[in-house]
Amino acid sequence: MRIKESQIKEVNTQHLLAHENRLNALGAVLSKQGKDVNAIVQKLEDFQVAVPSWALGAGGTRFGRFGFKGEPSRLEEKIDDVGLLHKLTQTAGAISLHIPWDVPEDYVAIKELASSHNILFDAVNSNTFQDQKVAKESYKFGSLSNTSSVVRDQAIAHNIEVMEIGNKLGSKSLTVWLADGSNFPGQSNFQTVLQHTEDSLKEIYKELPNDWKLFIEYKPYEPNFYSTVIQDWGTSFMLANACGDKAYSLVDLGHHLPNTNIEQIVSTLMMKGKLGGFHFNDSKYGDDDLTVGSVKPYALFLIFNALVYGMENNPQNPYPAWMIDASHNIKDPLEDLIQSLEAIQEAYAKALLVDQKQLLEAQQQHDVVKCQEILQDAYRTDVRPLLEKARINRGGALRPIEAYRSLAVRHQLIQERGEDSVASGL
Ligand SMILES: [Mn+2]
Repeated sequence: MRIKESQIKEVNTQHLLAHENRLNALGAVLSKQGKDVNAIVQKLEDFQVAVPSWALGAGGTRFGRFGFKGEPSRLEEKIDDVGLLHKLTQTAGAISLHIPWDVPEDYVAIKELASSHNILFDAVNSNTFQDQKVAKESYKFGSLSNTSSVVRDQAIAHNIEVMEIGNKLGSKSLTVWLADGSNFPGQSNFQTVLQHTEDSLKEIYKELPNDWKLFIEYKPYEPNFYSTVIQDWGTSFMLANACGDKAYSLVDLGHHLPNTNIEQIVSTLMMKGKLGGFHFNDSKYGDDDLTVGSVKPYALFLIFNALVYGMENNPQNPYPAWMIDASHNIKDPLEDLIQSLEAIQEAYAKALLVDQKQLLEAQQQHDVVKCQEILQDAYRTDVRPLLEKARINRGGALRPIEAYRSLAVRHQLIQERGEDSVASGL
């Protein structure tokens, strides 16, 4: 199904007056503070987040999976789903594919379909965390880090193939996340597996097209529970430096131990020009893959504050690639993603309200109370009218969740795809 612009306009009409009143009230307050409201709205309009193909169906846990009706079972349907999200939110202008789950059969048709939805192809993701039926070698004891060169070569060749597929679609980056590690002390030699990983990544890097970036993701545990080869940002940073200028670290919010100061990691990486990509989600305990902003919205704001500072002050760091990396167990995946996109935009808008000049002055005067007041003043501002304005300007829905429900999108998807369709790859 496709949502027509006229349908969005129609559902927007009933809320338009209330929106304008709220926007005018907020605009007056912000203008008095010397803020350029139009410039903030423009930044929100420009901020686009990629949706990964694997977030469009029910993810499940190791205990079970409760499917969601009308899931996209083919790549074309996944692109259609991101198209629906983008139409409503005007924030999801890219899709991130996972190989081998999303190998296109007809590249021309797939590219045409994506462009008909105004969607770009973001980073492509390789998969060496599970064995494919056709694979000769097993990744049970590691892929790029494996003690066997035959296994490592297979994993390197897979990553090169993923880049070739991405290149045909117009992607400009490869994300490598390794499940490699060990479950028990003594199982592997830390130095050997790290050296193998570095050597393997360098082999992949050699084949990276000139205008591409390599993103190296890190994670402290899971699926291995004693050690992971790329456990933290420091290891990722070290490996990126070993590869070269086009290799970067990728921060996934869920890939940290509880209470890690992620905003500080973001600041350090951007200062060194090495923050390449960012994966949004939220968590209470570990890599819980929950809706962005649902558990720790203030932490998300503080991270965005560091990101905004970095984007404004660190020309040595490229503009980061943004992606949602989440899984949906009980919510409609599309509704969950709409909520995540809203939370991302909200945190970004609040961070844009932070008066960096005042904050710097307060820091220099060691006025700790003032520093906190500046941050929390921005955080406590209800910025939703700015988000609404940005969406309306681009032809999106004033209230995306409400529009999604009133247009009965899921109902129509079930009609088209059936009740038992299952998202491929999950
Ligand atoms: Mn991730």
